[in-house]
Amino acid sequence: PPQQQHPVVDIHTHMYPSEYIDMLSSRTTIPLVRTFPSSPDPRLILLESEIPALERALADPSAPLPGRPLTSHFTSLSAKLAFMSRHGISTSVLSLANPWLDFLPTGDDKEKEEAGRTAHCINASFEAMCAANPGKLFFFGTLPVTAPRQTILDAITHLSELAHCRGVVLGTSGLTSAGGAAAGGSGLDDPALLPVLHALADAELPVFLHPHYGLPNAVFGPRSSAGEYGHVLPLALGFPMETTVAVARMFLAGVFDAVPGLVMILAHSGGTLPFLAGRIESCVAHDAALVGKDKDGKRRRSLWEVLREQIYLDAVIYSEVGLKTAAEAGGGAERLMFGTDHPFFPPVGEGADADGEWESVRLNAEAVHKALGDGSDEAALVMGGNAVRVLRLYKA
Ligand code: 5CU
Repeated sequence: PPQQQHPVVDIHTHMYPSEYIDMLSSRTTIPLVRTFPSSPDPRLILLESEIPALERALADPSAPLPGRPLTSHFTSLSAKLAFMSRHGISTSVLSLANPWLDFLPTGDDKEKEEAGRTAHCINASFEAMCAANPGKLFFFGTLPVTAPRQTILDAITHLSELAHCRGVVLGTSGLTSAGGAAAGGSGLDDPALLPVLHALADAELPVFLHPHYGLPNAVFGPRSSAGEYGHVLPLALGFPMETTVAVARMFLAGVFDAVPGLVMILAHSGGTLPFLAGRIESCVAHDAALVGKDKDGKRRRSLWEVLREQIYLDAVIYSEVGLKTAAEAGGGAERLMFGTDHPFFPPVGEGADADGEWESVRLNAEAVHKALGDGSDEAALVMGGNAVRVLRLYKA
């Protein structure tokens, strides 16, 4: 373990290994990497909301560039380590960034095998990076969600054998063997996913749940599609709503009761769940279709209980108000874990220095200290202690 008295652990920090970038560079539909004559860096185009800007840029070289610059911060281990050092982060729990392997084809047997092989190769890459930096790096593995269930279960077995794996990063699409995630997977409330969730619980691998699909572009209106509001609406609102809906569906389907050993860590402080859990509970209690339908006569656990028993939230919410709400929803600071979302949200604008201090990181760290008390035990737990305990960092 690091020698610091209070380690700072970043549990929300992404990377794209080179084999993943190679895959994106050979694609013509999102997610993709593309070079434009007017940009020194290739552009990384991930989200459905970025398609209109991509089409404009392809038609008109003077149009604003789509997506985001693919800088070394997305791909380079030395950039990750330098970022950690710049921000006083002692340990990072890396994860592949969205959309993980959701987009791999699922058609024939060869394609299905390909998904399993790709996951194996990416997970081995993360393990090698962590092994080369003992005590500094751990990772959440990636699952081949478009592959048949047995291939996913094999990937979980592989991950449970990797010394630095501490869970899996998962999107909200669920099993996607019927057409790919972009076409809409069956979601995390699909009973067919239960064996996968049981396997993760048995292997003591928590799920780091992260959004990617957001909400349909139409929700944000034509001015957003025209690029007038940048990425703000899909990222600030679409992402958190996606997480909220996914977990609410799991709750309504009884997934948490069916898999009581399942541990989830929700990105972006649980979307809007801490704020809306009361409303969800009230809607359940007042819905004639649900009242009195508790399974096997057992009392239904409330969403509040699930939040306090099976769910942790990251602290990537950028404000004291959001952080306090997240802490209260989970019954205290013990269920929150600091994160940065690096390499997303770098400094922008004139004079921006990606190798300097990132405001996005400062805001998240400040929120923890303001909400829980500068120098308090609670703040130390959120900044690192909880991750060390829950993810069994530094234990063989
Ligand atoms: O800026 C973005 O689009 C993103 C993203 O795609 N994934 C993420 O984790 N944060 C921000």
